[in-house]
Amino acid sequence: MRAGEAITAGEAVRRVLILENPALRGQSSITQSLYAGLQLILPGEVAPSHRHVQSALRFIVEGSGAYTAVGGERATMQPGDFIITPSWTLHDHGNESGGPVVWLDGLDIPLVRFLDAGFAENDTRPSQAVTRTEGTSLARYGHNMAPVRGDAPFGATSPIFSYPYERSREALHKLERDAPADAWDGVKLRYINPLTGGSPMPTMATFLQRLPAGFDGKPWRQTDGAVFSVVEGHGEVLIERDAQSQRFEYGPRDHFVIPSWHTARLNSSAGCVLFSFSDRPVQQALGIHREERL
Ligand code: 1HN
Repeated sequence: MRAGEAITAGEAVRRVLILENPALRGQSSITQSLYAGLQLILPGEVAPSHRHVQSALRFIVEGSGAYTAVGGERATMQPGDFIITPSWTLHDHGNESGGPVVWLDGLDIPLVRFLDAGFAENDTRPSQAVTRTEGTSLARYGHNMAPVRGDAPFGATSPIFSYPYERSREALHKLERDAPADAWDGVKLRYINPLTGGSPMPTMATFLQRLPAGFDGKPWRQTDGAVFSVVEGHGEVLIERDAQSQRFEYGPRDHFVIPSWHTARLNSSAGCVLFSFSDRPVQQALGIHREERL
């Protein structure tokens, strides 16, 4: 909120507090391959339209009623919604609501930097024209059906660019009631590109999981370091590697990372919902992803 007094979204282009990994100082990285930040947009502001090769995800943390526009369609934000900005797609954000809105930005910036494959350019206008009614993409691709003809509008990225929390949450709660929970993950689902069944973006996988009340998870480790955003509830994560061990208590709107090949376990006495993302699709494409459930 103090950044909101210091600079406008228009001046900043994107007003973001970078979540910097203290082991990777000055690199705008939260893991070796990923960037994370918290973006603020105040009522009446516009974050001007531009595009870049880096893929972005938005996970709405606080406030509601701001929008992001992609491909001429706006998606209005509610807490817990997962929204995609596909690679090289013009996007602008705006806030026509009465209050501030904050979301988690997840981008593949360090990965694209490593590959030396970055491009970016500004749009000629601050806001793109709205050419499609909100919800068109979800109607077309988000109901286990797909258009009979036509190409994927965003190439390798999902044609659904907003996955509303209401729907994902309902799925998790139904499964919590009616199906056995996994001993490591609780009830965990991955978001998909409905045209491929693969990850929503070629470089990042995203997940939503519910830990039932009283959950005491088994330990696991995986080579994709993962960034977590706590949506609802409280819990604890225990992270260990070699002789080092750290325990973090978390609650709503907290963020934490489980680094690559660190043993982690999750527990929650009250129950909670966690969003997470990682570079797993890249590692899987290269045939180097590794996971161990202990
Ligand atoms: C960017 O374009 C956004 O589009 C967010 O909202 C964070 C961090 C570095 C470079 C570009 C956005 C970014 C960014």
